[in-house]
Amino acid sequence: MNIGITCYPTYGGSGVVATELGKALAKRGHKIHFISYAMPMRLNRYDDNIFYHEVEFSSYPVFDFPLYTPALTSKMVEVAKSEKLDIIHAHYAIPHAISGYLAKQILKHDNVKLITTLHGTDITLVGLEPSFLPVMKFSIEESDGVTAVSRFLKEKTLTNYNIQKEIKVIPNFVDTHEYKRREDACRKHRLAPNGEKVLMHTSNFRAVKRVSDVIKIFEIIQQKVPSVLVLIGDGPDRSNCELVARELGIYNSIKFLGKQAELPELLSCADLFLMPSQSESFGLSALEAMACEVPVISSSVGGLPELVAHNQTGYIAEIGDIERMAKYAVELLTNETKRAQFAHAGRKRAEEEFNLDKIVSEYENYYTEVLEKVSV
Ligand code: GMT
Repeated sequence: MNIGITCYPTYGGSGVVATELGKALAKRGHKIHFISYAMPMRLNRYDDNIFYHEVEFSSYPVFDFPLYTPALTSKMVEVAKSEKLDIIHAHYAIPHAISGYLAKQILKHDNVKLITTLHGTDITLVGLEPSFLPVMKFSIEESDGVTAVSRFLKEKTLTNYNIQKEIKVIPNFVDTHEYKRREDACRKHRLAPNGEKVLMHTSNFRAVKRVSDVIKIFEIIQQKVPSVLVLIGDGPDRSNCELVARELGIYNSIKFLGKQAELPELLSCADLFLMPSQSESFGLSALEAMACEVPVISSSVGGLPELVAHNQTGYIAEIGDIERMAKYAVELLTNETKRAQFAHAGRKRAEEEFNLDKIVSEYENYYTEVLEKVSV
């Protein structure tokens, strides 16, 4: 198949899923055309079946803001025609599904199909704003196929937007050959010079991630267990988090690493992964940690209970229940037998339920199903 993929090329989970999906589909012989305003962050090596089409948009002085949606639409139309696309796969509905719908209307006789994958904040946050809601509902209903990354997000979409359409749940995935524990590669002594336990968190440091909770949980843990906290990623909440760490007097026990490329090596140093999000439709970072044999302690929101098996691969607690999350963490950090059991169970779950081959096949089968649907 010839597939156009549009996503945010940035650090967030939706762009990672879209890019890794495209790379895997290319390996299976499909022609993959990424269409975005910048090269997707993880598109890092040449492949005969992968092509990148950059969306150019001029900012004419009359406009107070760049008009990305029409520019993206035009590029989608251009690529669909020149590359005879079978599918346009829009990852994150705003504004990608809107551009996809407009492109379909312009391409009317080319019979290209639009598939929209809902990732989270497009539904639970941004899409609910009055300025987006009607367009969100319309572009979902007009897509030829819609997937969501968790049962939670599917239900949220059906109820929040009063959608009658069938939505296919296809969860996030991880390459368990790339994301696996490599004790030798991690050089743990650099992060924990005195043999401390290593706690870790990865995110784009937006308020929804509650990274300050991670720091407050760590503050309780480090009173009971010699430990260090490694924070990976960057974003609008980072400065506030550094302030919280200084105010709690634990700044020197925390490493703010910023954005990092070699995640598997770093995750291989971790003894525990914390994800206390306010909202999380799946939790790709937690899955990546599990694949590297790191138990996860998370909040009980969104799709996280579909990923973290409570008291098997980690623990789940209410949003903001810092004391309980810290208690769970100390329990695991002071019982290596139990922690190792959780770690192995998490790896097994990643391999069995969320491995790349299994989930990419689900997307591939869904593409075929949508293409075979008779256009009414
Ligand atoms: O996690 C983020 O804030 C980035 C966001 C995105 O849209 O890039 O991630 C969403 O998509 C990921 C991939 O499907 C999911 O694993 C994340 O749970 C989801 N984020 C939220 O729902 C907050």
